[in-house]
Amino acid sequence: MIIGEKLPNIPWQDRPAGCNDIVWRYDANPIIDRHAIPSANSVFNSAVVAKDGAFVGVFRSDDKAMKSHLFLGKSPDAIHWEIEPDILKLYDEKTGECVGTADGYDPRVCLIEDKYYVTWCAQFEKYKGPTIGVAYSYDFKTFYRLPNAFLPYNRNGVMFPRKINGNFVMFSRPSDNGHTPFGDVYLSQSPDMIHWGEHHHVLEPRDWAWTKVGAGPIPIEIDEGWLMIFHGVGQTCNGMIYNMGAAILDKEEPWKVKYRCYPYILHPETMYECVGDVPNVCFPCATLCDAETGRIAIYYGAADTVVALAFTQVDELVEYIKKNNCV
Ligand code: BMA
Repeated sequence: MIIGEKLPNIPWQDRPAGCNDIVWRYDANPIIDRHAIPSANSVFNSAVVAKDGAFVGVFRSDDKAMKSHLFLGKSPDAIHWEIEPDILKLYDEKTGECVGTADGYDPRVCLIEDKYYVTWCAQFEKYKGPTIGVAYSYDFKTFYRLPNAFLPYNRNGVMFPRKINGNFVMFSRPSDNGHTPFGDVYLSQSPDMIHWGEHHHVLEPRDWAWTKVGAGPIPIEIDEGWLMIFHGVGQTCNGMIYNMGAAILDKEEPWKVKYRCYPYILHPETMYECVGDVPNVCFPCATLCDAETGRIAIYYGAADTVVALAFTQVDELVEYIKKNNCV
């Protein structure tokens, strides 16, 4: 059971007849084309949330000089997206001055109390390598820059949707300055979104994800803990393969993994997942959830080129994780 809001207009398709998979794809994937805005080489690894009866999001687009930036977008149905052509600007919360554009990649968006937080991999020369950028907005129009959460090198900063024991909680994945042939998920806590500490190890690479693991969408609160969808990576003679995995974490001590699903839940196998700028990548960055029906829509980047959509049902997924538990 999902603990959260109803979302009657969640995008949805029933599992196709004859399909036994725990996660199934939207039949008109990809939902966002690589040239969705004029400057784009690609649009992928992006995050969406429900807002005021419609949907908004922060989108990663790499330009034709292969630089990554973040863009705002909106949609009436969470399938057809209108993405702004200009890079998202960030402001200083005290002076109101613009402090630059949101440069970097792999955004996540999380509503906590009255603020939408964006976390992303901010990779600039001035930071001396990738680390976790943080910004917030009250209205999804003006975004205020907060200090980077961690030291470099770090990627995949993903917030929990509420404070736990009085603290903000964020997953992250310490990494290197390149394509990182290792990586575990850790969790850190903060009283104020600025000072981060009380770190814990959460998830290690193993089985099909033997190279590295990283947090995906904002974890989903369910009656028995936190449902975590993550990306897990294996390496072959042809490069890395990014699959999706799932686990359930303890509600009060979310660094404790109660169940971890032994098989992957989605694997790159369609043309749009296997052919693109980086073949064989399914990289989940967001979900929409309906607490009433238990429907979950998963947004993922496919082949580092386009945005795709997949579906699952919370009770079935939880049962599947438990049945295939490998903790
Ligand atoms: C990771 C990140 C992701 C990307 C993935 C596969 O290191 O850069 O943005 O989807 O590699 O290329």
